[in-house]
Amino acid sequence: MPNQKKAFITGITGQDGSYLAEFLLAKDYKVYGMTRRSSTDNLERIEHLRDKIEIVHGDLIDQSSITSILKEIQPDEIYNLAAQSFVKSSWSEPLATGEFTGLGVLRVLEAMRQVCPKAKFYQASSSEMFGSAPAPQSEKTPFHPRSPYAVSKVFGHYITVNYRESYGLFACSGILFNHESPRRGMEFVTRKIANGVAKIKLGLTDELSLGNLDAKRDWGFAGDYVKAMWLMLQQKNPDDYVIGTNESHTVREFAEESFCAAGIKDWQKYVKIDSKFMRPAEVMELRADITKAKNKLNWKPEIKFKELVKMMVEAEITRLSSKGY
Ligand code: NAP
Ligand code: G4F
Repeated sequence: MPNQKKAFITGITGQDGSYLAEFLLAKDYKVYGMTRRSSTDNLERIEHLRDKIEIVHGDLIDQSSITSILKEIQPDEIYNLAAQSFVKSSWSEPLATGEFTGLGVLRVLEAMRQVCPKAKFYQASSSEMFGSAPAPQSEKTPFHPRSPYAVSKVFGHYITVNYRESYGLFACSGILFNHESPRRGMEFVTRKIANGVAKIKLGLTDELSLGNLDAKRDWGFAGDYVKAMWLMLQQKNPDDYVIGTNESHTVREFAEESFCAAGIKDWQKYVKIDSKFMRPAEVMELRADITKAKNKLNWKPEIKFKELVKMMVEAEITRLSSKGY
């Protein structure tokens, strides 16, 4: 197709990568997704898109792979979503997290600067960077990262800002608060709860072990958030934006609402606290101030907390039931 826009996505096999690829395909983009070598097939989230997207092989740790891919594709837009994204693992694998989640951003930016400086760049920054800063958090809130993951994301954020200011690159940092979906990785608390509740509902287990129930998060729907990523790259000038719902709930509330969505009332008897799910340093409350995104991007979340919980629990019950459980 002449004049078809080309988008390059790192992390296409992840939750956000799959929703973003769907969103861009619907806008007639030619979509290229980078995957790293793995001994097993991990394309489950993008299986339904396999004949519509082009998979290219590379790794965030390997500068030459990223540079050659960008040189060859010459994308209009680059979405850097790849990262070691599980906060808890960043204490057990701090160096790998720093390499992928921190330095990986610089590798993509450096490749872009050298071989396609006219492209537009999106960096997947995180509300984790705010850490212990009081809620609500906006673009002006100072960072206080509380994990090796968050520290790596702060590097990724500032190197994005720095490449914009040093080289005039169109580089944006989207500071996204937690966003979830039935495609969320099983280790994250929302999917873990939805899955556990579905198993309890189907009589497959009678226990759900969790860590800190008092932590509060601003949970939105991943499908809404990929639109915000795209909108950032359609603006006249590159900038940074906070994206969330401006509502926060405790993990306890997420669990209670999930049991309620499955029609289980006496939920407390199933939930056990296990210290192995606690973190060396916790982020107690994240809640987004999305004034800037609303005013400048004309973006707002469509799906709210209760709808999100219901969607995730029902999807787990359907998935497990279809497997014959
Ligand atoms: P995810 O499901 O964990 O996906 C992470 C992706 O990164 C996967 O495709 C993974 O590939 C890829 N990846 C990891 N290391 C890599 C490497 N060395 N080289 C190439 N690819 C690599 O994460 P997500 O929830 O979609 O989040 C997307 C991005 O947004 C991440 O950067 C995350 O930190 C950030 N973020 C997420 C949230 C949220 O609430 N979801 C909020 C703020 C920011 P494999 O399949 O090979 O593992
Ligand atoms: O679901 P979580 O593991 O997500 P977390 O740490 O907030 O990080 C996610 O959101 C960030 C944006 O703010 C992203 F940047 C990051 O990549 C990731 O997508 O944990 C949420 C909360 C934490 O306070 C945790 O301590 O839930 C608490 N929690 C309580 N029990 C648990 C558990 N978390 C997990 N994963 N497992 C538990 O059993």
